[in-house]
Amino acid sequence: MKRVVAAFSLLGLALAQEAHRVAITHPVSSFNRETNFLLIWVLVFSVLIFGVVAGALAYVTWKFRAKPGQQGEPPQVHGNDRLEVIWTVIPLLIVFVLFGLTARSLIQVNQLPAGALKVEVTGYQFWWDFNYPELGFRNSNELILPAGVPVVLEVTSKDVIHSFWVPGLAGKRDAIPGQKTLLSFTPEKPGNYYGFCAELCGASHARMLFRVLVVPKEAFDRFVAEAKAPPPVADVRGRQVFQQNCAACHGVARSVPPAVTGPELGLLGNRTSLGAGIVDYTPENMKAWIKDPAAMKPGVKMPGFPQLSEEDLNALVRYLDGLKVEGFDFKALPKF
Ligand code: HEC
Ligand SMILES: [Cu+2]
Repeated sequence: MKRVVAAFSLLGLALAQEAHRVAITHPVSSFNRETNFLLIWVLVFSVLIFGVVAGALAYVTWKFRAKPGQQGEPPQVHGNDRLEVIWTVIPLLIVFVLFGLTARSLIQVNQLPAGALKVEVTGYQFWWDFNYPELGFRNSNELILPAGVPVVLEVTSKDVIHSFWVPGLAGKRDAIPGQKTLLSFTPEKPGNYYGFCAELCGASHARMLFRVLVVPKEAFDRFVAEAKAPPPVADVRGRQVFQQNCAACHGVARSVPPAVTGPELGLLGNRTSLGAGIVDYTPENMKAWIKDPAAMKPGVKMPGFPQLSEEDLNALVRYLDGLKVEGFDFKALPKF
């Protein structure tokens, strides 16, 4: 009993910490209000049809049950024109209504607003890259967006098919190698939104998460402008360790063209999560990741660095944590 209570309180703790409210039924963008609206109408008709069919079946079963003293089969009835017309016309009308509602929603959510912010979204096994070609800005695994500004995402992949999904903001879009799939929406509320890869893509598909950080427009503009400055060097030894071991795969320039090997780390100090959204951003998690990423993410395309001395590892983490724009605390954003 004690164990059960302990397990439940642990579960409660886990839920309290990871308080993302991941559901399309709590819409916070026009895109999701539209899908939610459609979902509710489809549900209404489904419940109605189930009620009528199951109700009729129950009624008939009860009404025409064998009566006491009944001999042989009851009278056999064949066909009823009025009934058949009714049960053909009503479903037809429902199909037309649902068709109309769906077409309306599809048109609504597939509009590409003029003057939208463009972001190139690229899926890799098992992480995401976000490049803003018009702003000369780049970040990985956490997509930073200004609230109230429409965005157009150009979703693609560099290896297998992935799928970009932020339930709180918009529907899924497949990330297909060699092809651009567009997704447009306007984030309204500042917050930290949970994102997934929604297409089975390999051993760590379930660990291919990400975040969308929606911030007020002026904060976004300031962040992007200040990110143009060369990254600060918080630890000289750490930078040396980085250049010797990590720079072949990771950029820290924040504006280079999308990397082919590993995530951009130039704004790591501003992150809320690590390893493509699988753990919270903390120095301990960073050290664990660098030592043995495969223990946290099977099939990961980054080698482990168990050979680094504790001293070098600490210097490296100090250097990486210093790669940030000062004065922004994204961890304080409400979670959706
Ligand atoms: C062979 C290329 C390669 C090398 C060398 C490499 N990495 Fe990585 N690294 C990757 C890849 C690929 C990922 C993405 C893994 C994933 O999430 O699936 C990654 C992810 C990371 C992450 C998580 C990033 C995020 O956005 O959450 C950190 C931190 C990191 N690497 C640090 C380092 C450090 C520090 C070194 C050097 C000691 C290093 N890496 C060396 C390829 C590399
Ligand atoms: Cu994937």
